[in-house]
Amino acid sequence: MALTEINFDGIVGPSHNYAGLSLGNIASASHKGDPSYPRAAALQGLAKMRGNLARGLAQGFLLPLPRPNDALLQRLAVDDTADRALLAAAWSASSMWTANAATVSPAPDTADGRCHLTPANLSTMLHRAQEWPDTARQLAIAFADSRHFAVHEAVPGSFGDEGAANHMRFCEGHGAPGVEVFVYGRPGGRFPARQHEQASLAVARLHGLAPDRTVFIEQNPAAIEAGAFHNDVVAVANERVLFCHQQAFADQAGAYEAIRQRFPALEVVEVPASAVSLAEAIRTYLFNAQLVTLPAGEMALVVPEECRESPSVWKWCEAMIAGNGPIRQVVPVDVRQSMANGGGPACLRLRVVADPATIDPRFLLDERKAEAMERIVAAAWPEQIDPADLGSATLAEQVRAARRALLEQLDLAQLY
Ligand code: SUG
Repeated sequence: MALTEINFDGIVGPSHNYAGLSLGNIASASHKGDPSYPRAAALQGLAKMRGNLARGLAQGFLLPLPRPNDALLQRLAVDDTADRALLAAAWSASSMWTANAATVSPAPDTADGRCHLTPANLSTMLHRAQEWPDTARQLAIAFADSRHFAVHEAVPGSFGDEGAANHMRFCEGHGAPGVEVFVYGRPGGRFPARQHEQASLAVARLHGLAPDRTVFIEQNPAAIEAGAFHNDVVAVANERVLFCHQQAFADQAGAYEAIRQRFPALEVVEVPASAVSLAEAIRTYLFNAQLVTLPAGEMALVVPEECRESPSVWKWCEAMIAGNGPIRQVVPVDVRQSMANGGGPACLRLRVVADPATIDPRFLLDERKAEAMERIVAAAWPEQIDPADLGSATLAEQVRAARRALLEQLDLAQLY
C-alpha cells in the first residue's frame, strides 16, 4: 500500500458569483454585487492544479454540484417577493471550496484501518448547508472501495461542522500514524462560530480515532471577530510542521503544548503579530496556503498572489526562506476569483491520504484530463455573471449545460 497525500480540488462551477452570503467572511461581504468571471475562475483553479501536478504532487478533483438548486428554491417557495439572498443561495458555486467538503482521517489513524470521510453539514450558512448530500454522493463514488474507505453521513446540523478547514493532522510522514487536531469556535461573538465542539467530537468518534492521538482546541474569538471564519485562515499543518499566526488560538501556548504532548516532534513556525497583523494575514490569506511536501522531501508553501503584493507578508516570507526553517519555498498562485469570495489555495482543496490505486480513477487528474477540462470550461462556462443575472432562465440553462458537458467528458454523467 503506497499511501500518498492527494489534493482533491473543487472545480469552480459555472454559476460562480458574488452574492455576499457569508457573514463573518470579509472578502465575501466586500465583493457583494461585483460581477464574477466563472470561466476565468475555473481556469485559475485548473492552473493551480496543473502547477501542483508539475511539482510532482498527486492531484484529484471534485465536480461542481447541480445549480441552480431547484429543490431548495421550492422548499423555500422562492418567488419575486422573497429575499434575493435565498435565490442567490440556490445558485452558489460554493462547493468549489472542498476544504469544507468533508473531514478525512487517513487509514493509519483509525480503529478499523480504513480511511474515514465525514461530509461537513456546513449548517451555519444556507448556501453551504445545501451541499452535503450531493457531496456525499460524489464521495461515495470516488471512495467506493469499502475495504479502504468509509464514507459517513454528515453530523446533524444542530452542531455546525465545516470539515477539513477546522482540522489538522501531524505525522512523521503522510503514511505514518497521525495526531489529529480539531479546532472549534465558541458562539457569542459578533460573527458566527461555524465549527461546533460537539461536531468535532462526533467526527473523531465516528472515525474511530484514539483519544490519546486526538486534540481539541479553541479558535481565538478575536481571530473569528477579525474575519477568520475558519481555522485554515490562520493556520495550516503538514507532517511535523504547524504554520500559524500568533493569534490563531484562544490559548496559543496551551494549544502548542496540547499538540506537543501527543506529538513531541511538533515544529511550530509562528508568525508574530508584530511582523504581520491579524488583519493583514486575513486580507492576504498567508495561512490559507497549501503546505506540501515535495517529492524531494522539502516543504513548499503555495500562497495566493496577494501575499507577494503585501510588503509585510512578503518581507516575512523572504526572511523565512533565507533562514533555515522547514518551509523551503514559497510559491504564489493566482486564484483571485476565489479569493474575492474568501477562498484561498487551501480552501480549494481537500487532502486525502490514500493509495491512489484504491480511488475511482475518474476523480484523479493528469495533464490530458486537465487539458480536456480547460477546453470545456473555455467553451461552456459563462464569461461573466452580474448578480442581477441570477434567476434568469437562459443563464440557468447555460450553467446546467456547462456542468453536463464536463460530467460527460469525465464519464461521470451519473452525477447529473
Ligand atoms: O464558506 N465563501 C466561502 C469561503 C470558504 C473558504 N473555505 C475555507 N476557508 N476553507 C464561505 O464563506 C461566499 C459566497 C458568496 O458570498 O457568494 C462563500 O461562501
